[in-house]
Parts: sequence; C-alpha cells; structure tokens
Amino acid sequence: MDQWPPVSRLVRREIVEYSYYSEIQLDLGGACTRFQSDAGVDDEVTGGSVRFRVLGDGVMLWQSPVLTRPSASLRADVNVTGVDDLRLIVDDGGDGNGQDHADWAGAWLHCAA
Ligand SMILES: [Ca+2]
Repeated sequence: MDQWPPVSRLVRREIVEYSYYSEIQLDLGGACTRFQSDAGVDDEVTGGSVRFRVLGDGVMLWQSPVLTRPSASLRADVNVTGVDDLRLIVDDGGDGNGQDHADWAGAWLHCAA
C-alpha cells in the first residue's frame, strides 16, 4: 500500500531567503517513486529570479527555467524511483541573489509503505 508521508513540513519552508544558493537533502533510501511540488518565487517579494533543480543521486531529474516574481509557479512532477539521495536545489538564476526568495510549496513524496 502506498502512502503520502507529510514531508511538506520539511520542504515547504522558505529556502533561499538571504542566500544565493539553497540545497535540501533528503534520504529516500530507494523507497519512493515520485516527488511533486510547486516551485516559484515567493509572493512577499517584488523582484527576484531563481532556478529550481531536482537531483537524484547526482543526476539532474528536473530543472525549471529561471523564474521571476511575475512568473507563474511551475509544477515539478519527478520520477524518483530507486533514488537514495534526493536534493532540492535553488540557485540565483545567474543574476545575483537580490530578492531571491523561493518556495517549494505543497511538496509531496510518494513512497512505498
Ligand atoms: Ca536572482
């Protein structure tokens, strides 16, 4: 039976505030099959530009274009089958870290029970 662990508390936090680079590492132990999350610039800033990446065991699984404050958030829907080391990365979008306040929002991992 599948379950949806409430990891959202871990990955919904604001992760790029005051930093040009952010990385969240999750040990999945190969037990999960899918990662889903919205990714976007937080509404509380007026500018900012960031890029989101999902890496599984060092391999790029998903990457957003550079998102800015007016951009709609994107939905990451990533196959993480067999992945041990999942990393959720946000960088500065290549133009510095001014107002780079990014959110992984409503994130979920789909894992085997
Ligand atoms: Ca930026």
